[in-house]
Amino acid sequence: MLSGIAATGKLHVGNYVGAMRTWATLQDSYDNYFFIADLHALTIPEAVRPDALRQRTREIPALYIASGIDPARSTIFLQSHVPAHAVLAWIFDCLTPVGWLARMTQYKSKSQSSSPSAGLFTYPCLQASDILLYQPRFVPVGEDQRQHIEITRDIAERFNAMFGELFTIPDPWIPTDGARIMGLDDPTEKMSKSTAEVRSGHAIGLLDPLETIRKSILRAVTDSRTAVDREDLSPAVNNLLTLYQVLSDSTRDQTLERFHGKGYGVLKRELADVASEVIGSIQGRFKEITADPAYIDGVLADGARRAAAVADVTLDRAKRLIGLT
Ligand code: AQP
Repeated sequence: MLSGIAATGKLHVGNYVGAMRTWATLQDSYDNYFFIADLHALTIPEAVRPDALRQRTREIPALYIASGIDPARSTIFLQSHVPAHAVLAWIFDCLTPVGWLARMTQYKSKSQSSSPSAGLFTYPCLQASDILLYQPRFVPVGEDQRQHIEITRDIAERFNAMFGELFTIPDPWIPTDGARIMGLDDPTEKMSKSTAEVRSGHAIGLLDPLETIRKSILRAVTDSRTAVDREDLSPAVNNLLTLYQVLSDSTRDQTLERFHGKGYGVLKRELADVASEVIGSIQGRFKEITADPAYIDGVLADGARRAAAVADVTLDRAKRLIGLT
C-alpha cells in the first residue's frame, strides 16, 4: 500500500479523514509506504516559500506519526530523498500523450492563474512514478485523487504494453465516508491546503489552536433553515454531519438519528467538541514527537533507505526493459 500528501500547505481535517486515518487503520494488513510529496510542492513556483517548505517537510511526517502511522510498520519518507522518483517520471513524461495530461482537472483549475509551469502540466507522470515504483495493489486516497489513479493505471498499462510487463496496476482505496470534505466557508469547494493559505475559516487545520478550530466550526456556513432535516440535507449541513460521523466513529444512521430535528447550533457545538478531542490528541502526540528534532530526521533517513531499496529495483527493471543499461 502506498500514499502521500503534497507539502503545499498546512494539513487539514480533510487530509486526515480522507487519507491519513485510513492509512493508520489499514497499515497492519499491508507492506506500507507513506511519503511526503515535496517535489509536488514546486509546481506553482510563485507559491514556494523555501522556509515554509523546509518546515512542512518535518511537520507532515510528524503528523503522520501523530495520526497513528507507526514508522516501525510503515515506511515514511520524503519523495525528494529517493531520486528514482524523478528518473522514472522522465521516462513516463516521454511515453504519456499530451492529451492525457491536458484532461486533468487539477491542471485545468490550477493553470488559470498566471503562466502555468511545465511541472504543473506533467506532474501526473511524477505521481505515476511515485506510485508505480513501489508496485502497490492499493492507493488509499480521497475522492479528488480518483482521476490521478486512473492516469497512473493508464501509464502503467501503456508501459507494460510497449516494453514488457513490469508494473502492478493499482486500485484506488477510497473511504465510503469522508472522502470529500468540503470547505467550511463554501460547501461547493473541496477543503484544500492552498485555499486555507488565503482564506481563514475555510479549513480545520490539524495544528490550528483548538480555540480557532471551535470558532471556525461555529462560524461554518449552513443554509437558510435552522434545524437538521435528514430527508433534505443541504451540502453545507451534510458536510458538518459527515465530519461529525467520521470524527466520532459513528455510522451514518446514528449521526442522522442524533441530529434530526436539532438546531444547527447543537450540531456545530457537538462537532466542535469531537473535533477538539480528536485533533487535541493528535496535537498532544505531535508535541511529544517534535520535542526531539533529531527523531524525525532519523525516521526520514531510515524511510529513505527502505524506500530506495524497493524503488531502485523497479527503476532498474524499467530501464533495462526500455533499453537504458
Ligand atoms: N477535502 C478533502 N477531503 C477528503 N480527502 C482529502 N484529501 C485532500 N483534501 C481532501 C486527500 O488528502 C490526500 C493528500 O492530498 P494532496 O495533498 O496530495 O493533494 P490535494 O488533494 O490536492 O490536497 P489539498 O489539501 O487540496 O492540497 P492543495 O491545496 O495543495 O491542492 C489525498 O489522498 C487527498 O485525496
